[in-house]
Amino acid sequence: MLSCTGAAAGPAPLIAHDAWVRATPGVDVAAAYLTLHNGGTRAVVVIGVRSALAGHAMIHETALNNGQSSMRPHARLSIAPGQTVRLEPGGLHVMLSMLAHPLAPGEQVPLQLLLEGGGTLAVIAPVRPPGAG
Ligand SMILES: [Cu+2]
Repeated sequence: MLSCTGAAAGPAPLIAHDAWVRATPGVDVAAAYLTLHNGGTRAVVVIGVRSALAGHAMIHETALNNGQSSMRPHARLSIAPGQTVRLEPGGLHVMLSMLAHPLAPGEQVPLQLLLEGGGTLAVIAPVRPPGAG
């Protein structure tokens, strides 16, 4: 069972829930989604993402401009104490590119969030079918 670990000193008390990746058959890019909760007393800043299955990974933000959906890099994701941030379809997401192979439903994608100050958070994101959302 997941629980928040409170205000202990040491590693950033960031918790990830509900991670998943949308399958994108036949292409080498995919988007990963998850919910991040900061259970600590200090802000936590995610400064990057890595995945063993992707040559490149970064946080993107989807924005609507004049009715057109576009994505742009979101370099730093700051999460205030007690705050929950959702990376979900239509908003923030982890963009995985240069995938080692197309992702099939049921596969487990390892993600590593890089935190300001040198910490990391490992997350496993299962792949859901293309229509999931
Ligand atoms: Cu993107």
